[in-house]
Amino acid sequence: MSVRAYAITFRAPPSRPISQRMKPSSTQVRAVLQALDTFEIEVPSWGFADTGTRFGKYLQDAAAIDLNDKLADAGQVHRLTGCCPTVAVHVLWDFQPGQKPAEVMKLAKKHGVRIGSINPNLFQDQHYKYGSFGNPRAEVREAALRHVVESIELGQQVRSDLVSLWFADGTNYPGQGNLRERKHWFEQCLKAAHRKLARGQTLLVEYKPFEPAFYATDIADWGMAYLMAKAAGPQAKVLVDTGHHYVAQNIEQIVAWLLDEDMLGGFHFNDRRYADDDLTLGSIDPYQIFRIFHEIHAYTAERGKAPKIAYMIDQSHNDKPKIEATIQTVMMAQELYAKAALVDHAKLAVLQGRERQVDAEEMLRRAFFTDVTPILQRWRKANGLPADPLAEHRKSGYEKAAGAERKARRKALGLGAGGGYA
Ligand SMILES: [Mn+2]
Repeated sequence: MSVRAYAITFRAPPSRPISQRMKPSSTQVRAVLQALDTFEIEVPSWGFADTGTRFGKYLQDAAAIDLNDKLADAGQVHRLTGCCPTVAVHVLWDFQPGQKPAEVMKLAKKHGVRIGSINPNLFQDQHYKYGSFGNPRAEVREAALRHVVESIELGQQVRSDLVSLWFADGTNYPGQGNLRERKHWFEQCLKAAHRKLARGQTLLVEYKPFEPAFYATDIADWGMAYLMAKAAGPQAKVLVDTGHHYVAQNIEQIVAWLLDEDMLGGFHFNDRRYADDDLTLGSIDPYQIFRIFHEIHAYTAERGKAPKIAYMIDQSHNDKPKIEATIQTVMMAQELYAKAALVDHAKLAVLQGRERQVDAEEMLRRAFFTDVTPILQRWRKANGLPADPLAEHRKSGYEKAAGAERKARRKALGLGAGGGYA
């Protein structure tokens, strides 16, 4: 092609200034406000407690000691952000033996929150050394099933409709286990658990490629979780933990496929750089979370109705102040959800149909780079919330007061340094 011919076929893109291109229209503002109205995200009780790595724990004065502290901290987050009404609980870490569910509900209510997803613990007891639902010993599989059934019943008692299952099951060496037999044990146990669900309860099946098992994890990816959920029954869905993928995996495509199959039950949000790092959402790759939200908004626009998805946080705030880290996460989630709501899906479909790939991609990029802070502030003001929840938390003195009180209580209870790696 001659230079002259090239010049004729070239069409310059519209040359509006960037600031104008990035300014949301009134239709976009409405779409964002509407999206924010329906967005809720669940905080994990364990995000407020002292956690660490396998090498040890560093303690914080203001970290929650017991369930009351955790619910109080979650209450502080919800008071400031207005979108975290429920708290995920870990049965073994949060419930004292014989603790009455009604008391726990009352406690949550006192702090302005509700009990959310119930997370059974199928990895900490000694008998789970070689697995829970995949354990070669029938009595261990039965004990694991009993614990899951108790968790399902606990969910019914505290009026929570989500039971969230993550299995540490797997084998560390080739030849150690019969991979197909373990699959069958999983199917049997999941079916048995599903039979105990009440109407309205959902069983979430989470997957993770490796860790703690380093050879073969029993539910290692979304396809395996999908098959397991299908085998369990109609009330079982897949849970996508954003940190539970190999680095190059296209998570938003997994999300799109699960949505299309009506098998997406929920998310555990976090970010990572290397593996399952449990870092703050969006701290490493906010565009990843934006793309996930884009798929959900696109699906909603197409179907005219938002899918029922449980948005949850699963992070360990090992060295950040816990409540600050949680508020930061929630604000980031809202911001990315809002940005993704800027995309005009009808227009995008036209561009896709005309194979205008650069323009289609630009729609996503522009939405991602648009500053939605003024819209978020407007939404917060309309809902009687502080414009900047993190600044408001810092001003409140909550952390300092909790630190002083909990430090003294820890001393009185004789709670010393946390457990180490060995
Ligand atoms: Mn998780």
